[in-house]
Amino acid sequence: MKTQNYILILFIAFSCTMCNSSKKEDKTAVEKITSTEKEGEHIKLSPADSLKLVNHEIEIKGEVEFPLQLSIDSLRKMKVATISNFKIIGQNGDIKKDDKISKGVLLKDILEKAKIKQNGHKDRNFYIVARASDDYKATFSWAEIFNNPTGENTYVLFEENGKPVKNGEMVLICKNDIKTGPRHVYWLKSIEVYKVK
Ligand SMILES: Nc1nc2c(c(=O)[nH]1)N[C@H]1C(S)=C(S)[C@@H](COP(=O)(O)O)O[C@H]1N2
Ligand SMILES: [Mo]
Repeated sequence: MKTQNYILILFIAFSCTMCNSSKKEDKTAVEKITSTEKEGEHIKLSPADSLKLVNHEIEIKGEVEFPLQLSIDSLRKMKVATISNFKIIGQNGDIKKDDKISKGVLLKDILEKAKIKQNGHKDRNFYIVARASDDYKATFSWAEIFNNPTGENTYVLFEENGKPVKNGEMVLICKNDIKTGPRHVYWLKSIEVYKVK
């Protein structure tokens, strides 16, 4: 009887060790992927290459009735808001940029102009992708923009501290994000509306 228990305990202990070792392998795989992603983030572009990423117009497309091409001039003709003290905060909490005063138009106003193709009031499952020329992207949901304070805090900016935007002509920001870096899209190229399938 005693030896049987002993063997049972040994067996349990052995299977636990096996479990742990496979978990360790998984973790190393994840770490490997993260480190390559990190390398990708730090590609430094030459001034000439960075100039190639600048767009003079942004395209509003996808599930909209009126696709638009908007330049700074067309944004100026819309309702322009002044945003003060906007900080870009990176993933690690570091302040990347501190704008005293910026000018822009609400993403909500832009989307209302393009008019999302909705079939009745329950057709609200859309997502909005703000895409840059380097294919950096930020995503918003219909509810965030049209039924949440985020809608009053998401802008396409064209002027920072009285000067043109530095990286590209227009940049998308979301003022009420905790870390404002991730949904700060410079070299803005398009705003795409998709329906959840
Ligand atoms: N087009 C584009 N926008 C981008 C990025 C990028 O690589 N490309 N990086 C993002 C990140 S990770 C942060 S923290 C902020 C500030 O980045 P910066 O330090 O390159 O200014 O911009 C965001 N917007
Ligand atoms: Mo970042």
